[in-house]
Amino acid sequence: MITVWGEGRGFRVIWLLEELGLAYRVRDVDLLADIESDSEFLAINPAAFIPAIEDGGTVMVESIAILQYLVARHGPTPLAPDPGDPAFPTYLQFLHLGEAGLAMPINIGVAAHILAPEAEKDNWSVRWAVRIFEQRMRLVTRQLARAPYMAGDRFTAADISITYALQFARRTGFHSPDEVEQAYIARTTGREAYARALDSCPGTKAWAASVGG
Ligand SMILES: N[C@@H](CCC(=O)N[C@@H](CS)C(=O)NCC(=O)O)C(=O)O
Repeated sequence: MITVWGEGRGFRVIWLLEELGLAYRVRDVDLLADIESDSEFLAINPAAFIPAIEDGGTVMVESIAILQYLVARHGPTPLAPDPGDPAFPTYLQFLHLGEAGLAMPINIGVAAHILAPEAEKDNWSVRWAVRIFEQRMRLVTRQLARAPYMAGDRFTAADISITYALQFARRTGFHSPDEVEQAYIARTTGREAYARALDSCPGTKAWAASVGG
């Protein structure tokens, strides 16, 4: 039984676990509470961010690395093209772009909006981070003009990565998806595994409902 520590980007992991049909449990981690007193979690991830997983004796952090681990360890699966597949480079690129190029810059804006003193909320770094996000999105826009999914004609783990980033940016008010992006999100989130993942993540489900999806 795989344990997923924390929702947030843990949603990516849970969605993939649902797609793969693997058994898991979610251990809630409350980032807004006193995380330094959650000694059980700190023993898993002393750096105190989510998500983390435990799979047998394996403990891992970094949501994209966890996705790569799960498809490699518990695959093969059509959710991850083989290295010999022509779709593999594009798959890998968008798998990582979803975090490194899109979700991570949004963290800067979210942290400032939630935590920074009033006078520092709208600052150069936040504007820079949002600009980075929008520039990187040009790659997603170009891909969606070519194909329905990030790796081509079929849904893969790269779509889990990118969809999460788009929803994160939209729900936090940093990005308004255009019609093409909205249609893409509808395609990826129309999957049964997505609905099951949302049912496993009450915090994410409530957040999504509060901001209209
Ligand atoms: N690159 C990391 C980012 C992890 C991350 O930023 N997690 C957020 C919640 S989704 C978090 O724990 N924020 C609190 C912190 O970083 O202290 C990943 O993809 O797992």
